[in-house]
Amino acid sequence: MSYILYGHRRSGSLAVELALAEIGADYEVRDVDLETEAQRNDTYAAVNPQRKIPALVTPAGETLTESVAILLTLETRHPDAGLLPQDQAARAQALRWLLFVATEIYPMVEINDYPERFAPTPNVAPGVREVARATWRKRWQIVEAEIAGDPYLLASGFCLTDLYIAVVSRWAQQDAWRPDNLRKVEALTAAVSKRPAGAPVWARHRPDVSPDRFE
Ligand SMILES: N[C@@H](CCC(=O)N[C@@H](CS)C(=O)NCC(=O)O)C(=O)O
Repeated sequence: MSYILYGHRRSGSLAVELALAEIGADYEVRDVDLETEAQRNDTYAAVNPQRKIPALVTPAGETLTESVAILLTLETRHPDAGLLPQDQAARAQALRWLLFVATEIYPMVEINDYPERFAPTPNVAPGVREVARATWRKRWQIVEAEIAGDPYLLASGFCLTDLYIAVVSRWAQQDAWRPDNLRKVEALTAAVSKRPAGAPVWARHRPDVSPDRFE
């Protein structure tokens, strides 16, 4: 039995798929096409009642949702993959910034992508989106200032928070803003995109963000 990952290219499922690749686990991807709103259908709601991706079904048949819960479960179950540092102080910082991106930044993407869900009237939706984008930029600058390693978040080296930062930082139509403002995030993403285990996965999801673009 292998893992079953419900996801879509460029989405949060990329972080999970990169972690599965780092682990060397067998997995099958089931596409949930966000462009056709396949996440909203009742078949998928039986997998994740929140109607969002990613979702992961483990070889034992358990259904996991919430990207951070999935990543931390994979780390616990595959301790030899080195997804988090052994050192407790470094581990605490990895968790700190993983949760910051998951709770303070990732939610902005729903407001950016679907502003009408948050706008009391349709005419204010564009303004709601702009506020989400401004908040997004401000919060990413906090992450940028905290990147202590080179190229990764932690001075001790790679951890799963790097996968998360690389994937989430590509969103919200900030391609023009990022390079000058998030130099460390860009270098981290370049390094993640070239990791031997994950490079083919990255290339499949993000041919638009090829490693060459960072050279
Ligand atoms: N808290 C969730 C957020 C998941 C999420 O927002 N996923 C996006 C794709 S990256 C999604 O499914 N959006 C579709 C929608 O909101 O309808 C997690 O961390 O897994």
